[in-house]
Amino acid sequence: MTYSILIGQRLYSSWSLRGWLPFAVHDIPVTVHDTLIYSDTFSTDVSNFGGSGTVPVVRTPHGGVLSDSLAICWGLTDAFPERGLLPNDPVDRAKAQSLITEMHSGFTALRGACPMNLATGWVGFKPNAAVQADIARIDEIWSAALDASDGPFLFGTYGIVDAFFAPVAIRIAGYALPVSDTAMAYVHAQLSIPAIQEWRAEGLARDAELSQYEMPLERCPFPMP
Ligand SMILES: N[C@@H](CCC(=O)N[C@@H](CS)C(=O)NCC(=O)O)C(=O)O
Repeated sequence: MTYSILIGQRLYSSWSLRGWLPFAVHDIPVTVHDTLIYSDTFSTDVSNFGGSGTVPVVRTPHGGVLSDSLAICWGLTDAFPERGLLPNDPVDRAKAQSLITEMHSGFTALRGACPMNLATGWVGFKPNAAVQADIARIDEIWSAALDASDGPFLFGTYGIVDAFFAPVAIRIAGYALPVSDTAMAYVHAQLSIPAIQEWRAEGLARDAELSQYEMPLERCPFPMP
């Protein structure tokens, strides 16, 4: 028995991406099951899988269910303590855990104004004050971690904290949000990992466009490195 994960559309479901990335980057075998957010069958698909109304949902090899991205994060960290999913250094580990939970519960202005969309980039997005404040905070925490670790990821090597910020990197690229050079280098590092390239290619191959993600803006190609 291996892990199974239920995900939504790859181009749009940011939480699905957060749940899937640790498996992909850390070579943890997982069987992927697909459902469609905004479809008539979504709720039934999620509850049949054992979830609690949202994706991602993970079923563990022992029959457990992890029904939230944070639960997946802690469940995998417990199951694979040697894989570097969190930093080993206790100070870094506490910082990474705090950043993961800050991402999980915060940045609502940015998340609301700039839905993740790997299908297209947008021209001329003007962030309001609340979105600017979220971007400033993200830049601050990324820059502090990257300065301390020397990058390319927040604590050096790719961990769950980076998986949690991957959809933010995608938003910064897709909406051309203004960030420092340090933060932009991190965005490029995020978008360059093979797992992101694979996720996007699969999404482009299988996902229909969702009208809910339309913006009153001109489109441009999504700026993959
Ligand atoms: N707190 C949840 C949030 C997950 C979430 O909101 N997922 C979205 C897809 S990206 C979803 O399932 N939306 C469908 C719905 O809320 O009905 C987690 O971290 O896993």
